[in-house]
Amino acid sequence: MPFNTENMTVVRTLVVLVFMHAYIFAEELIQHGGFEEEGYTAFWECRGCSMTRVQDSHGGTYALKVENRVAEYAGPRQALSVTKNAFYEVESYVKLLNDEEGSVHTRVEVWRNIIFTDGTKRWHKIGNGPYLTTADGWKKVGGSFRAPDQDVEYFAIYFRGPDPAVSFLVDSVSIKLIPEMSDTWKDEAEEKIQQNRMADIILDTFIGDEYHLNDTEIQVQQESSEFPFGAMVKADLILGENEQKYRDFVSEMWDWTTISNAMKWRMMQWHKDSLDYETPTQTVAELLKMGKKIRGHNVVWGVEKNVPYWLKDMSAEEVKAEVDTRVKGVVSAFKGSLSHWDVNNEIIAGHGDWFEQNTGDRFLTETMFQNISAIDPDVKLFFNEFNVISSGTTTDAYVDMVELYKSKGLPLHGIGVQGHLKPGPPDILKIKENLDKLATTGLPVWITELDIEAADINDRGDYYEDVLTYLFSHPAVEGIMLWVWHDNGRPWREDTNLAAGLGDDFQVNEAGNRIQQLIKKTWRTKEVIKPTSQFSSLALRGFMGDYTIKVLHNGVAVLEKKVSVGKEGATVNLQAGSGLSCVSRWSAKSGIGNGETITVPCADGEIMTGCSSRAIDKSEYRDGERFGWNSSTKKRICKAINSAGSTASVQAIARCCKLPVDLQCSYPPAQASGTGENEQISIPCPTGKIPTGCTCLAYNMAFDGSFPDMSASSCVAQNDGIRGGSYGTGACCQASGLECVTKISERSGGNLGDKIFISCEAGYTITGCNVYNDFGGTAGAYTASWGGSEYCIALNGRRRTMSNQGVKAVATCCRIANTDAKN
Ligand SMILES: *[C@@H]1O[C@H](CO)[C@@H](O)[C@H](O)[C@H]1NC(C)=O
Ligand SMILES: *[C@@H]1O[C@H](CO)[C@@H](O)[C@H](O)[C@H]1NC(C)=O
Ligand SMILES: *[C@@H]1O[C@H](CO)[C@@H](O)[C@H](O)[C@H]1NC(C)=O
Ligand SMILES: [Ca+2]
Repeated sequence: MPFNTENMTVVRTLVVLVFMHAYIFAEELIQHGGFEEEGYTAFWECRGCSMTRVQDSHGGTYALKVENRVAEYAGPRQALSVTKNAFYEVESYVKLLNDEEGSVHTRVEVWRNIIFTDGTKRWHKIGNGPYLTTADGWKKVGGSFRAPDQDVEYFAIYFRGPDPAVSFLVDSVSIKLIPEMSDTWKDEAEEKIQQNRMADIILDTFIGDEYHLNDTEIQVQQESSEFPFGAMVKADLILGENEQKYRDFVSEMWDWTTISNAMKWRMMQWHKDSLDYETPTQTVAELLKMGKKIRGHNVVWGVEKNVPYWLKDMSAEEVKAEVDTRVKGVVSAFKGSLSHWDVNNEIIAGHGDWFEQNTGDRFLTETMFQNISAIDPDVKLFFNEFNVISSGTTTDAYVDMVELYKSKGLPLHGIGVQGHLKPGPPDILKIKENLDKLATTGLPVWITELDIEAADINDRGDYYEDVLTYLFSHPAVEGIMLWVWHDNGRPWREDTNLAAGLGDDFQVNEAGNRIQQLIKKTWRTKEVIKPTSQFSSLALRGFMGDYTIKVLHNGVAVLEKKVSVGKEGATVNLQAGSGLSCVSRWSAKSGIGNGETITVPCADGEIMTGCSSRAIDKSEYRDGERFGWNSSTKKRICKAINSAGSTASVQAIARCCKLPVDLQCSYPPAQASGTGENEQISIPCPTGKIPTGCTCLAYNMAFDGSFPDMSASSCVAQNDGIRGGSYGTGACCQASGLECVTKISERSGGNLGDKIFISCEAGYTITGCNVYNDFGGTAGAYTASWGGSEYCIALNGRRRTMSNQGVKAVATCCRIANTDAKN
């Protein structure tokens, strides 16, 4: 712009204003945007119309009344000076004074008029008007624009209307400069990606004794992304006999798909009597088979050139009936198969109100939303608009429409933003400003048709990377789908492609490789962590999605878990091995003689899960054992009791276990059986607890022993002979994932001191070990390990004259079951 003294004054005034007042004054470009003072006529001009002030305002007292319009372009305008290439936000409010005749609604739009220094003139829309009627009162008309990157002679914004017979009011007009993105916007976006797309994963890890820590590592591998990335696919390629390479790429690269054309009404029903579901049905089936989610595109498309031609001669009633048939037909046919439906494509951006206009029903699309939702309540319904992040002209009208649907409680679930970006370096600020506006509605924003043109393949990679990075960082964006990413064998708009070629010629290009790297590697989590102690809590931050987490021992998976990581993160219990770490604690030797006892506690940090005893002379002269309590030390004890006639000591053997998770045990009071032969007493565990070890005692050696009954969650003690009853006690434990089974050995031999062994299955640990013999005469039991295995060993305490009357070893074998455990 040529420099003159008048401009200098303006600049100086602005500088003073910046210092004197708030920023806002410096940013406001419009003079008298509120029409509150008479002086407005010096700045506003009504070309092809007349303007007056009236006291029916959006803000303050006055608004501008625009009438006697001679043409559609006729409206009030204001010239202003804009900074080259700067970005501006426009806001205004409009109220209709009369409706456009023969139309179900009216639009008033805000435009800009530019005359370049070489005399060239341009007219561009800044903001699409929302659909208005006089009943709506004041409505916002807004938009944003970037000023030309060259000198201009004249720059004005103006309001243009519908039919000249429509008069309207304008008020609260404002234009503000929006500061550019900082140079570090990409770093900031990456930080936001960390905040918005990643979550904390805590691995509570226990590596069992059976694995050496040095040989153990944890592999954290993200299998799928919670954030949907997808793309448009072509029905003929999804179904094409020779297109396996295309399908393989789609399969690997995109989790979401939308079919370019085959579901559109015009395509499915080219002639009124040629309704054809075959192609879309087959394509949808194939995509579902590939595990893809599908956006249905679209129920109707109200942009005139995309309306089935045969509808155009029909009466309003006939069109209504056809719409009803289409909605019910296509929505029912694909019910359960589609995740989204674009309902009425480009209704705002493309002025796609053909169906409203041709049925005379202003609320037709609203009814369509209701009808679709009634047929398929699970499918999410969307608008799908262009010129949102690519130019911003649709955005304000879009927000208006979304708010209207929200206020009416209509089943609108998401905002579809196409994103066919203009050629050249992407305007991230434009994307940001428009997304921020949409975000105010609180509805999920989906980028549905992103494509970016750049002839140079490196530029194309850069542009896609920048835009995807920004979109992925924006908290309102809940899905990103690409549109023209493949040339379909017919290179049109080939400058957006990430892949090209048909059949065996299908090939991903350099830009495509970069995008694949970004989505599948950079934005996926894969880590290997080495635990450095048996118990550890390992924290990492990972992208949200489904994970496989493996504990590898010498490269072999010994534990595998599938975990979904959402916004709230995940805590994963990784217990490799049985999860239980148990030892036997032996008491000293008791005295000899009736009623001599000896006890043993567990060490600190251990919990008693089992208790047994033995006579050290391997005789049956002992009275058994029980769980007890040392009231002076306040510790759980295992107590062995010697019997009358004993000539040797007894020893108590406690089974003491540790767990990475909370192991809790209780010990129900002793219960006495009846005095008869083989009479049993059951000692039930409290609800939720299972027996890990059982004991038996009788005060005159007359007992058969004890064993856990897992199905009843109780311990069973059994009496022998008629010299009084037997007493049973039990350890009843709970821990998350605790599972126990009872293992009982064969009988021992019949000689005094004969032993019999039993061990647990791999992955289980002995928590309790006892002796049982329905013929009595037991010398005790204990747990011992050798050769890397642990055994429950029972001792025969009486010489048997009859065969097959030896004792049995009873082991309680427990583990902490990891869901999805591999071993
Ligand atoms: C494990 O590795 C550390 C460090 O290399 C070493 O000091 C330690 O002795 C190793 N332990 C075993 C059991 O191999
Ligand atoms: C909605 O359903 C009603 C009842 O079946 C029908 O009369 C109407 O035409 C439908 N409207 C649209 C737009 O689908
Ligand atoms: C209780 O513990 C104390 C201290 O170890 C010990 O002297 C005592 O014998 C124990 N009593 C029982 C009943 O185990
Ligand atoms: Ca006003």
